[in-house]
Amino acid sequence: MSGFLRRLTFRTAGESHGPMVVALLEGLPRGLPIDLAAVDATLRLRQGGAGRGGRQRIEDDRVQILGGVRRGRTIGSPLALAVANRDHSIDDLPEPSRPRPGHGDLAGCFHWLDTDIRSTLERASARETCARVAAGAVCAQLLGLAGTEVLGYVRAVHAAVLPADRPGVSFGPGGTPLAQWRARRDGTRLYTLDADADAAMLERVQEAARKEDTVGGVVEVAAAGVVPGLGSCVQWEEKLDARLAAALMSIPAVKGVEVGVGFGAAAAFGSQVHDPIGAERGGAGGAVFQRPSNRAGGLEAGMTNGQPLVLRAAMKPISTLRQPLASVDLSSGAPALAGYERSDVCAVSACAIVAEAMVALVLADALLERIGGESVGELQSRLQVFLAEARRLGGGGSAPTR
Ligand code: EPS
Repeated sequence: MSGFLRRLTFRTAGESHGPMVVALLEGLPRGLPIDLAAVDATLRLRQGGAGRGGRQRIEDDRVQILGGVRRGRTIGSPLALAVANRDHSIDDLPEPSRPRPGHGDLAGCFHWLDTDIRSTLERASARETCARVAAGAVCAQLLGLAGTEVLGYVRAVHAAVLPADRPGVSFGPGGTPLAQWRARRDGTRLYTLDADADAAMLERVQEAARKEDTVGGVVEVAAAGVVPGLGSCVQWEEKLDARLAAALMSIPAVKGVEVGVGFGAAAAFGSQVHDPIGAERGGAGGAVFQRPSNRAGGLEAGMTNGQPLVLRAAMKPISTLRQPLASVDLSSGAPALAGYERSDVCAVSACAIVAEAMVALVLADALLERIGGESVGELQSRLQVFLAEARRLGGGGSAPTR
């Protein structure tokens, strides 16, 4: 168990300008084929979007496997993944003395009771998210065995927002399969799902760059084909919504998380918020439940309910500013402008890919927790038994495949 994970453990190591960033993922079943090209493709997406800084022109992130795999499959031992840093300059970089408001610079001084900002920022940097994306891409491959797909995309940059038609909201018979939404995401510059919204968001990024400012936004993650009944209502730390929220909140610069209609539920009446339960075919034992709406975002009482998951995270603008805010020089105690070093104008697109990875990690953990199995074969046969029982209860309507 690590953090809110119950069957997997996931740890990362490495500094932004150290030799490499490393992920250690333990608890995967034996026999999972690892598609390294798919992991690398996801790492490439993390480097993309509009508004990224100069660092992404230096790096060419690719995963190396250091342990846990034989002949292309997991063997049940810890999976160790590494992404090398081309910019390995940690020992030569200057010692900042003017903390950036919003970054970890000042809070780290209190944590370590020193003024070694460089050591703090090297680990606080979002470069660490390479490790999350690599591990999450492996978890997505595990989820594929259960027919579960996860997609992260940009919902908003500043005040430019995607239109209402989105995965997990517009679904059901005749809805758009997640694979098609993925193709739309991958065909846009900022990883939105709509060309007009993408253009509007790009303008916001360009405006921020012109003003030598930075800009944040909202990322959304949808998951389709989710096995019903994952998570638990029994203990606070078992609740899957809490586990997903913690995973999203842990992403650098995320300041808010929502599930389904989220904060919108607080301003509506109950009859407008809850999703009615219908049955496609009536009769004892013959019902297949249908939910005409998905305002709960696929989670009720901390458990998956067979609907697509819909989660959102709000990302603040990057805190390293070309036109810095007021700060204090720690070497003299005198007022000074905050320090500046190479950074991004906007990293919301990268955040969408990282959010997708974190949701895949938590869902893979929840799948293993509920279904179990030390090998892929054991997991699959247990899953068949579980899904047959869930179908007998009326689960398995059309929504989970959308
Ligand atoms: C990042 C690498 C970093 C930053 C950014 C994300 O590279 P460098 O510091 O060498 O320019 O571009 O880090 C931050 C946003 C941050 O606040 O530290 C990456 O690979 O994602």
